[in-house]
Amino acid sequence: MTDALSSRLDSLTSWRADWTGLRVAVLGLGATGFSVADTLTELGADVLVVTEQAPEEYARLLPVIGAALEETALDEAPRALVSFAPEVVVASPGFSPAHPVIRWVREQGIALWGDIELAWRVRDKVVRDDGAPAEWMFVTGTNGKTTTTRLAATMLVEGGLRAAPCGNIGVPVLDAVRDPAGFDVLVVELSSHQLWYLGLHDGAGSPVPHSSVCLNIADDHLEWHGSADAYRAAKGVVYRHTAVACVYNKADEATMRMVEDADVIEGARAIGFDLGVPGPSELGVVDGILADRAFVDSRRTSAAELVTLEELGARGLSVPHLVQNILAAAALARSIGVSPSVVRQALQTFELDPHRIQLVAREAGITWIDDSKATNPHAAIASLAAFPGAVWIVGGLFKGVDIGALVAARASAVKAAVVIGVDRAPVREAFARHAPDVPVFEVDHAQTDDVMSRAVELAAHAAEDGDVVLLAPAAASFDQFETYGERGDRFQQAVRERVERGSSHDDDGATPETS
Ligand code: UMA
Repeated sequence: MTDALSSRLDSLTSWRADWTGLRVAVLGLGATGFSVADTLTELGADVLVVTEQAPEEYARLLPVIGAALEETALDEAPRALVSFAPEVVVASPGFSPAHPVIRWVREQGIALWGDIELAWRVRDKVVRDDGAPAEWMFVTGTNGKTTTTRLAATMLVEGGLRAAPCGNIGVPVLDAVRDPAGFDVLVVELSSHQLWYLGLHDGAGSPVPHSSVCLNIADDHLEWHGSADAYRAAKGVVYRHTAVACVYNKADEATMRMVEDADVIEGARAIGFDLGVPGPSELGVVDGILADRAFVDSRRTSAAELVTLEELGARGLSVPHLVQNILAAAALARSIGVSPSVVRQALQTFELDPHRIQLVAREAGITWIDDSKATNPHAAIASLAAFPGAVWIVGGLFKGVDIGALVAARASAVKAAVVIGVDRAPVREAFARHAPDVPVFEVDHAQTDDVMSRAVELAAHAAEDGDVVLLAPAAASFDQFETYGERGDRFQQAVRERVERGSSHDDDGATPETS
């Protein structure tokens, strides 16, 4: 990269900077790619979108906004991209570091940004009354990101701030930044993919979050990152340049080490949370009360009461990992001045998203729970811990993560397992090794076109009065379903059909064979 280009890129840290004629290639045309192309064309940049597949709606809009489209196989850098000679490439988060086009971009020494970096650079498009752009708060972690992001945003809004959840939650940050309504705070959910892109460089475009949290960390997305170390290193970027509060999970030492290693803004505080009694600068639980000893005047001697476990229980929010999410969200909200009574008030109205420990039905003594959002073993562990002795529906796409450790840790606490997914052998083998006495049923997808109905039948057969049947697959859904949402919907539908038929749990005729 020439010195002239390098200093031009350094100067591009405002919506009002001169972006005209900057040659930018955008990789991918999903929600992210479109938001990037739309932003850059509005700024006057010269934009080429390169993607393997272009959804019809976006492809139709690109010429309208003034961007070019190259839809092609991406086994190597396509000719159109090479001859475009981009000065910057902005990649969608689906593109992994090993992708041939990403490798090519890095070999060429071309500036490589993610959408978060671009959004940070143009965050002053809409400013607050005092002329400042919205504050950003970052939320990452292997599990609980979306719930915590929504919780924090709910608390901020309850406190009278104009706040919005965005990022990996499904709303590109560039859409939030360009929303003419304007915000006081953006609560940005970040995936490890987005953090990997942020970690590529540190300088003009690097965000300075007001506060940040990594909720927990366990192996996930190993195929994308290439190794567990690379995944963990990416997650650590969440704390970089944090200005006020680096919130970490005391029960997950790796998150504390990330804070220790992070290059934060002078004066930023480390704030721990867990389910134990909080020390100074921590949030925790004392005698059934969620308490804040971090954002109170005399934290050595006093604590602020946020909410009781009993109150949370009445709203279905007292499961341990949800309480952790609530403490983390409360830390973020308290870090910007939201009062304890407002935190409590927000929790009276907060509703969990579907497919997160969602109660589907209670019928014939069996409780059916949909935790389809448990897309990795770490999430499934939390779920299984909340329902000991459950009949467990498990399986799907394991994304390079070893399921054996989960089964070894939890198998003896399940009553039976119903295995779904295209590749069921790893689960079957793990049970055979670690818990040979637990009955394991399999849904052979080749023999049924309705995986979930069959899984529900088998689970009902295994369950007895008083039992819970828990869908917590510990795996991604893409081998058999479009999304985890569809997987959960199909489960719920199958349960409802069973309930409507008024079936008792043992009316299925022949006893299914265990493996
Ligand atoms: N593409 C390729 N080749 C690739 C990868 C992608 O050509 O190797 C193209 C596709 O053909 C498509 C586009 O890129 O045109 C899709 O881009 P994308 O996969 O980055 O997805 P987006 O639609 O831009 O959505 C992304 C996030 N998706 C991923 O990170 C995979 C969404 O998170 C996020 O909500 C959205 O940006 C807005 O920020 C989803 C997700 O599954 C929910 N995230 C993962 C997770 O939470 O586990 C990380």
